[in-house]
Amino acid sequence: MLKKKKLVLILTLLVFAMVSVVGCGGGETAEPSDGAQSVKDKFGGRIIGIDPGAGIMVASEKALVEYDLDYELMEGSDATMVATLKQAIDNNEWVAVTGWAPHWKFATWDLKFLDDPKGVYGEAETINTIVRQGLKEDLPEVYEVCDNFSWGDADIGSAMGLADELGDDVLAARQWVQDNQDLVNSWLPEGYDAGTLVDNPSKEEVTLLYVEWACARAETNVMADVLKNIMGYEVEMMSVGAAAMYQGLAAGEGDAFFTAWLPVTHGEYMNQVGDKVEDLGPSYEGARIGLVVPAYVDIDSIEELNN
Ligand code: PBE
Repeated sequence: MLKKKKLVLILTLLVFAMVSVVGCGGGETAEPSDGAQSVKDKFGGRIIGIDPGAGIMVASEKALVEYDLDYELMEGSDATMVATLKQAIDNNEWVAVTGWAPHWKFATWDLKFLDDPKGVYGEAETINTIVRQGLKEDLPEVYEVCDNFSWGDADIGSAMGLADELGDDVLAARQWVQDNQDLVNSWLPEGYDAGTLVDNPSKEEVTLLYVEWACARAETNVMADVLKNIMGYEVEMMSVGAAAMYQGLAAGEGDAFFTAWLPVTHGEYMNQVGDKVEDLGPSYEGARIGLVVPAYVDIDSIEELNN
């Protein structure tokens, strides 16, 4: 009995607390009508960012200066960014995120890039494969499959979609490789077949570096599956920050990574490591970064964020 009363009291207090919090929050920006709210107010004065090492965060800091935006760029991760995006869309609110394609979010929600008339975010880019110096001599087949790795929008899109749907990157990659044997066969060195699996991968260990970005997870897990289950190498996947990915590979602490966005997004990282790594060229063309909003947001350009 006493317990029940306590519970009722706690719940009542909680409701009171929530009402007053919401009340206060609304009070700051409450305007007589929706039309009177500034664009900045509608976005809560925030741009939802990701991990600070990402190239898109550096570009976004630059965008704040170039467009003279009085917004706060929030740090987080790919996962927290999409969680915030989802919540805003569920509530029909305005939200601006650091966004990029390829990414599964475009297949899930109706989104748009804001125009970037000053070109701060650059043009379309390629996603390149980078390997350590000496890989070609040490593990020629590994080098070859990394060099051959190449896919299009529908391929990486379905790989990311599966990972999101299954909630398990490893299972998703296995399934994707199983479903796309012709394409995978075009990457494999002589003597391998995408339909023939190795029971006990026991060749040399290959270390793949990646960052927790949806696209990087899909690329890396698919290549890990190919190296392990079809080619028989032991594979270690190391999740690191963007800077550590470049520096680690340059120092020989990994063998390859598949998520170099060039020439702009990772241009600076690439300059720093110079020829201490080997660039095997694009696996994907037409990648893009920028500021992304739900399609129902009625501005179209970064410049309008100031309105
Ligand atoms: N991204 C995804 C990365 C590269 C891949 C756009 C978030 C970045 O901004 O560095």
